[in-house]
Amino acid sequence: MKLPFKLEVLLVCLAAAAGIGCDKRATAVAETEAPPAHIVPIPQSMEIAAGALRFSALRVDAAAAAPNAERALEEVLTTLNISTKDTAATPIQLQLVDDPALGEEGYRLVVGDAIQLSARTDAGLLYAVQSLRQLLPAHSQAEYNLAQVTINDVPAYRWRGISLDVARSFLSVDYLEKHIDRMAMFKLNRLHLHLTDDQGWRIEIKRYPKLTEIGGASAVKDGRAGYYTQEELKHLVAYAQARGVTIVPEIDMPGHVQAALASYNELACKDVSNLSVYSGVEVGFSVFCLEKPEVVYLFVRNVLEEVIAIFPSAEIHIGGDEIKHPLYADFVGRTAAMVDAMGRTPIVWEEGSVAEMKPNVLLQLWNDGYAIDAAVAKGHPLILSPCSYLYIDHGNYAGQPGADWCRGEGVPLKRVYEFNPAPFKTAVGIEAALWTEFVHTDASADDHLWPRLAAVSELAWSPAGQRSYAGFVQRMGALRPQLDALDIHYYAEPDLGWADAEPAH
Ligand code: TNX
Repeated sequence: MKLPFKLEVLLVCLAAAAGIGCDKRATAVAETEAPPAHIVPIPQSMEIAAGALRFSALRVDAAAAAPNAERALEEVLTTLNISTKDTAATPIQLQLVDDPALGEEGYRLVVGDAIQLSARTDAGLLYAVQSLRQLLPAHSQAEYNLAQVTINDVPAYRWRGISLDVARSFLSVDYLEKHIDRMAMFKLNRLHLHLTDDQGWRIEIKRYPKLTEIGGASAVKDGRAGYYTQEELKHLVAYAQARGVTIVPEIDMPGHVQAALASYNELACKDVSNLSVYSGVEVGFSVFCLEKPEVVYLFVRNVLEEVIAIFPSAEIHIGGDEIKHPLYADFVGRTAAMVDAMGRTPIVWEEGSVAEMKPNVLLQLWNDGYAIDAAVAKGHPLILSPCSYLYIDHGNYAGQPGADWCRGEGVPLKRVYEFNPAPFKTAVGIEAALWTEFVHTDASADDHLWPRLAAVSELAWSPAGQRSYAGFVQRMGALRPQLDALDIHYYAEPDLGWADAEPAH
C-alpha cells in the first residue's frame, strides 16, 4: 500500500525513538523511498544519509584473515540469492583495520557507493556482517535497496549470554546448532550449557561411563533424556566458535547431583537411602558426600579434566547453587582452586561468594536482592542473571504455564528490557537463563527464548544512552521476517504488534 507522503514522514519520525535522525530520513523517503534500517541490538552510533544503494550483484573483496566473517557473509549472500561476480558494479569490502577504538569486537559498517565492513578482528567483522544482514530483507529479491548508513559499533559488555538447562530436559545437537545461528544474528557470544543436574547427566565422561548410561537416560517428568558424546560436543564447540560464540560448560556441584549419585553410589554418604534417578522438580536435596574428600575430589578432578579437554572456554562453571552443607564453602574454594590450577577461570553461582577464592573468580548473580556487595568489594566480576528480569523459563505473560517462583507476573519482554545493569560496577555482562523443568520441546524453548533474547542482546551490547523500549519495539517489531526466516517458533509478543498476525512459519 502506498501511504500518503505526510503519513510516511510521520511514521519515519516515530522512528526517531530508535535513534534515527528524523529530518534526514524524511527527506530520503520523499526522494528515494529510503529503505528501512532496523538493527537489534541498536548500534553505538548510526547515521543514515539520504538515498539508497541499489544492487543486484556484488563484487566481494575480503580480508584474508577473517574466515568466520567471510563464511557468514557468504551464507547471507547465498540465502538471499545475491550473486557475486568480479564484474559487478558494487563492491563489498571486508577489511581488518588497526583502529584501537574498535576494541576486540567492534566494527564499522559504511554503505555508500560501496559496502565497507571494517574491524580489528574476525569477530568484529562477523558482527558487521550480522548488522548488514539485518539491513537486508529476510528474503531474496531481484534487486536490493540498502539504506546508506555509517555505523560505528562496539559492545557495552564482553559477556552476552544465555544459559540453557539441557539437564532437566535435553536439547539435541541439531537444536543447539540452530540456536547458535540465532544467537549470532543478535551478537550474543556466550552459550552456557547447564550439563548436569538431579534429573540428568548430559556429557559423556569416558572415565565414568555410567554417568551417561544411567544419568543420561533420565529426565524431568515429561522431559527429554539423552546425552552428548565428547565428539558431538567438540563439533558444537567448533560450530559455535565459527559463529563468534563460546560454549561455557557447567558441571553443577556439590548439590544438584542426584543423576551422578544414582550412577556412582559411592559419591553419596552411607546414610543416603534414595539413590535412584529423579524426575521431580524439587531442588536442594542431593549433595556429594563431602565427608569423603578422597572419593569426591578424585571424581571432581577427573570429570573436570575431561570437561576442560573438550571446551576451550577460558571460564568453566562449577555450579554451587542451592545447597546448604557445613562443608559447602570448603568445597567451592577447593574446586575453584582446582579449576584455577588447570588454567581456567571458575564461575560459581552467587552463593559461592562465601568461599575463600581468588578475586578473579566470576560470580553469577541470580537472586535480585542477593547481598553481593562484599564480593564486589573483593573485586569479583559478576555475570548478571537476576531472576525477576532474566529467568526466561518464566512466562512471557502472567499466567503462562511454567515457572513463576521468582516473579508471579512472569518476565515479559518489557520487563527484560528494563533491567538496569549500571549499578553493578564489576559486571562483565548479562546472561538470561532458560531452565527446563517445564520446557520440554523445541517449540516451547523457542517460545521462551524469542523475542526476549533480542532484548537481552540489546541490554548487553548497546550503550544505556541508546536504549529505549519504544525504539526497541519499533526496530524489533520490524525484524519479525528475520525470525521467521530462521524458522523460530517465537512468542507472538503483543508489544511488538505480532499478536494479530499469523507468523510465516
Ligand atoms: C533456580 S537459578 C535454580 C535452578 C532452577 C530454577 C528454576 C539456580 C542457580 N538454580 O535449579 O531450575 O531456579 O527457575
